[in-house]
Amino acid sequence: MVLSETAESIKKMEIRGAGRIARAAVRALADFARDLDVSDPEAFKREMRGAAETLIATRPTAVSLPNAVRYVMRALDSFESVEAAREAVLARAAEFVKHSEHAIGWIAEIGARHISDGDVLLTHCNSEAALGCILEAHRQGKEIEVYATEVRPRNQGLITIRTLNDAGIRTNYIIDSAVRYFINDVDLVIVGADAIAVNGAVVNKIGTAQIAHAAHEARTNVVVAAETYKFAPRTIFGELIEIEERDPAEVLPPEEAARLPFVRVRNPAFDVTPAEYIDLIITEQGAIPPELAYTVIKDYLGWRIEEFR
Ligand code: RUB
Repeated sequence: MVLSETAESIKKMEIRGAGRIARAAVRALADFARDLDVSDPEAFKREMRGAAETLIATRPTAVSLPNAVRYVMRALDSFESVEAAREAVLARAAEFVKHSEHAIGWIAEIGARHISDGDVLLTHCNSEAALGCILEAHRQGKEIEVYATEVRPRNQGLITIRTLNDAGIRTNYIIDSAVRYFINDVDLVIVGADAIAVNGAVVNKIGTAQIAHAAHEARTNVVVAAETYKFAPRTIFGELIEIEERDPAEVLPPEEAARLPFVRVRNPAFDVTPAEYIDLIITEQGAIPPELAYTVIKDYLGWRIEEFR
């Protein structure tokens, strides 16, 4: 796939989920570098920058995307020749993808420790990190049951229930607004993240904040499974995480909307759950309370995925 096709697939959500988006972007960047036919180092750098910007612009919220792309682009900070730069880009891209894939396994292992035999879990959207924990607990022989939400308007819940069903996990598929109704039957809410701010607030699929609020009221624990590259370094400087608002046509068919001139359809794709509603964040480096988000940004992103100009 050429870079513009990957960018388009991310925009259209054919490639979706913060971790998958990051890996796809990094692979596209590596392919772009491999095929880039220029001999002038400055031209190489310029072309690479353009490619990086195209990828980063595809979806604004998942911070895994700029974190991953910028991690690879660090290869161009100093280099002696186009060939050396190309090699460095490929090495960094491969390193990121390998780390990202391993991280899911480590998170699953740590997350499964927080799931007990007999637990009823609730998950929202389709997060490979959150599902990894659930699948690992099941693999360890723990008897679990899951509530999975529908996830309007793009119905990512369908992907989740297929995965859970294929694993043989007893699953209840519910509409998003049924969470409050069932929350007292749930022992643990487990979701993924698109971004985590320095104050421990978690940005995830729209509806997560409402679920966490209902869970908080019901004294049900909320766990977030997220790789360290989902933490947003720039929030240290007070930068806010942009919430993507998608095409209204995802919510209401344009013909229907056209008949309702006084109605404006709003379609935010993500929301922010405050740290106080989150009990634990599970990263590949270990489980932390949300209040320690700063430590992750400082200790891990500091050297792995620095923020660049
Ligand atoms: C996906 C979503 C997921 C996170 C984490 O939103 O909100 O919960 O991205 O996923 P969308 P993962 O479908 O709009 O991309 O753990 O797979 O990175």
